[in-house]
Amino acid sequence: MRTIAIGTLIGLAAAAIVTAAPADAAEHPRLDRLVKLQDIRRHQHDLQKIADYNGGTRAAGEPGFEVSTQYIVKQLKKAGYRPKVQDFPFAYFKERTPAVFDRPGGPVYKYGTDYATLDFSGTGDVTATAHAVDPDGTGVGSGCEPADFAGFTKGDIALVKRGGCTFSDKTSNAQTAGAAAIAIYNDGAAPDRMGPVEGTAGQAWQIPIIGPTYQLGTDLVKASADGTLKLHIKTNTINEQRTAHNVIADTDRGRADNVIVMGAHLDSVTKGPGINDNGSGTATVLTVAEQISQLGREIKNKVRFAFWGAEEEGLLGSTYYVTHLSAAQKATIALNLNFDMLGSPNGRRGVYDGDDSEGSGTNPPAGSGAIEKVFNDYYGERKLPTSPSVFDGRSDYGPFIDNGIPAGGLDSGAEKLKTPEEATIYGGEAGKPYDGCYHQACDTYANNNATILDQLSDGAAYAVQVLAKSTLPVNGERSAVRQAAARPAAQAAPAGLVTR
Ligand code: DTR
Ligand code: ZN
Ligand code: ZN
Repeated sequence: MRTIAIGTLIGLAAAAIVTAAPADAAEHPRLDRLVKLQDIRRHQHDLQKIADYNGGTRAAGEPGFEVSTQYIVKQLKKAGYRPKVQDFPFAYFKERTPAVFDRPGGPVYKYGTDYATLDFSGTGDVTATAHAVDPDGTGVGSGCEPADFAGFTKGDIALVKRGGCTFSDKTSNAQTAGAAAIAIYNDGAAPDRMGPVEGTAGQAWQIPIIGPTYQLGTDLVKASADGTLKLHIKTNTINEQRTAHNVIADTDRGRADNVIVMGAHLDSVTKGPGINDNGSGTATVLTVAEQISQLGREIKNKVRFAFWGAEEEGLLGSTYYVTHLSAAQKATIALNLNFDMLGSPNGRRGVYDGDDSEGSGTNPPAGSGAIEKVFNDYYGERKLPTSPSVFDGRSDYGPFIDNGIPAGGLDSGAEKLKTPEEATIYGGEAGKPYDGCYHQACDTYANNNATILDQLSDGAAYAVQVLAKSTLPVNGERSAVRQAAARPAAQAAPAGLVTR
């Protein structure tokens, strides 16, 4: 009914909209109008301030995340909710001081330019002979097989090339072989595999793990050929268990056996304040939570607002939430809506490809295509084109679809490059990342495209309103306990973690 009303309005002359809108709005409040850009920007501004006064980051395990959590709790209470904070443990990693890398008596390499430190590197100060470990990657890949380390002298430094297996596999083999440190240099296999290797070794390790550039690594392998190359690697890191949190709040109204979970991750990466990723989604979900009571009895299905922690560490908060639901609780969840990166400066209107029309091969749960259509119908009415966004599980909807729960959402793009076709549709710059500040210190309040953010938050609000009224096209809106069949785990690295 609402869709017809919108369509009719758009079809009419502008004057008709002006006269028709107020009366219509009074009778039928529209969440896409109640959710205002100004309120979203205010919340983003508050999150920026929290980061500014807490070391420039809101990453899980950091004070900026704790204050962000308190902020959401306070805002939700002010809006009349009784939010719950769900704690969960996670493996925290931080580099205390930048790693040092040099050739004793020779060049001193530059941190961040010539090499990086991998996440979960151990602490150490090693000066030792360096040996190239199967640099040609015969078999699986350099350092991927224990046999690659046959004859490796304990206490020496392993020079390993990227590729063929995870950083974790390479480090495990090196540590087992007695290496005192490992340098995993880039493989030059693509333009984005030339610079320092930045990624995660998955779990805490004893030995230092650094990632030299392709050029430096290749030079060092040559220099090591006669067995006399000495290198110095020094790292100082923290590896410890810390606590992160999800914040969760339900509407009073609505069926508790057909719940819509609307979520966004609250945490940022360590490097920056994360105001597009994901202050934009956080502020949108919070603003929807603040306004939804205006819909009154139109809320037939309960809406659960979720602010996930430690998404950037590998979807940890949403995974913890979903895996700690009983089968009966899981069966009460109708669907998940996820909002991650809605304000990318060079962005586009991306709608999660729930019907897998692009064939990205994720086999989404039934109902995900219907959610995609809800969004696309909305933008269709507004004559705003959209693009299917790869439904690869790289955000907090991943654990939901892995458990057979349909999902959908919007995003304006991350580190990938805008295509010429997209530049024609959305403006902006082809060949440049959607968000040039993705996972960097410059992901600030200013790093948001207000137009895209406004439009995507409208779509988020609209979808919640429509689905809170009925989930019929998604799940038949049945209240019987559903069997949530577990699906095989997603292939993609969660949250875009670089693991290999
Ligand atoms: N999960 C995001 C980045 C990301 C990459 N691809 C998508 C697609 C849809 C939403 C988000 C993303 C991050 O937090 O880094
Ligand atoms: Zn991110
Ligand atoms: Zn994100």
